[in-house]
Amino acid sequence: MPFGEIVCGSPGSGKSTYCYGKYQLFTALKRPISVVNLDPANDSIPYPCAIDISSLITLNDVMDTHGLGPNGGMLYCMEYLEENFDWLEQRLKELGNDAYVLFDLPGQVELSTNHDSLKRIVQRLTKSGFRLASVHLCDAHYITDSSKYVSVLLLSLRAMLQLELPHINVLSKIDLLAQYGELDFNLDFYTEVQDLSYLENTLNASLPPKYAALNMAMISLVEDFSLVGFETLAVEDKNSMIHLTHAIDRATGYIFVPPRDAPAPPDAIDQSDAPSSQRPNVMGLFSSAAGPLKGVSSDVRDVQERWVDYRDVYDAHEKKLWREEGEMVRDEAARATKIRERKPKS
Ligand SMILES: Nc1nc2c(ncn2[C@@H]2O[C@H](COP(=O)(O)OP(=O)(O)OP(=O)(O)O)[C@@H](O)[C@H]2O)c(=O)[nH]1
Ligand SMILES: [Mg+2]
Repeated sequence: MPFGEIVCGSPGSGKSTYCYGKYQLFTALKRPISVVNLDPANDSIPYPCAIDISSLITLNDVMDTHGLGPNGGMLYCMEYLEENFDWLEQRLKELGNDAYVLFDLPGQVELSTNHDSLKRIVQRLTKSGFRLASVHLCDAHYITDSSKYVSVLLLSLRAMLQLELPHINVLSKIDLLAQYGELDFNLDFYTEVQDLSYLENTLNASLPPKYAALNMAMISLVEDFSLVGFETLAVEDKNSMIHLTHAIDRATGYIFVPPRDAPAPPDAIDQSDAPSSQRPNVMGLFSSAAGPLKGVSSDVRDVQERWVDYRDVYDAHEKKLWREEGEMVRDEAARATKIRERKPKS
């Protein structure tokens, strides 16, 4: 059974960069990964593309042929993809049963919040056997302003309700957060979305009373659903990517799939001939699925320390480690050359 992520979010939130980062990480980890570009306006794709919507339809062609603007053209492209779903399905089948597929979407938010084509495409993917999660990226700088944070909450909630998938909201570009000055609250206040009434003071200070009241009404709506929360992401930080990967693996159920070469426990029925995605992960089921997320970056207070409070100190420390590692590799190579040169030629 193939797994995948619907990578959505507003323009410039980092979707394509995330897909490329994940492609690099998974390739290094020797985990299967394929990236599908579903953005018909994406003309500089950073990652190796397994399937590209541009070979079916491009935004420029649609705009020229139908006299549409970029937004209308994008909706047309999604409807066209829905009508030609067989084209996508056939190519996805070629990726195999053990595929892990990232779907890189365009930045038009209405595609994941109120236009129905994407929703129906997702439903058909699920029906064809895909285990999907939506990964909704939001630029972290929005949390520096309370009223923008409220819009991000609403947008995230809307995407969750529309796509009807296991859903992970992500504050992307968290490494840039320190640049925007001090936050009104600690980072966990924004990621855990526990008690939004604390926003009242900052909203009252920055907005005319009637808009502040409107924002408070929207906040209580978000709180009523009690669904929204956020993970964080700095795409170039390995710990951050690995933590997010764990969270997504739990949402899709990937953690229940054993690694390709995992040995079966002694008393298990021999299923070694079955593809790994069809074998239950008897080894890791309870230890990895049920417990809290562990490891560096899994506590949002560590993320705040790394990227907001002491970013410079950590950057300097990491640079020192990289330098030492580089020197070690160089010394090792020099030693190996010396040994080779000293060996008598036979
Ligand atoms: N510092 C930093 N920059 C990032 C990160 N992720 C993305 N960016 C930058 O954000 C910009 C936009 O990234 P894209 O990946 O093109 O964003 P997108 O969501 O695919 O954009 P659209 O497809 O136009 O909607 C690029 O300049 C990236 O380098 C991150 O984690 N940290
Ligand atoms: Mg993109």
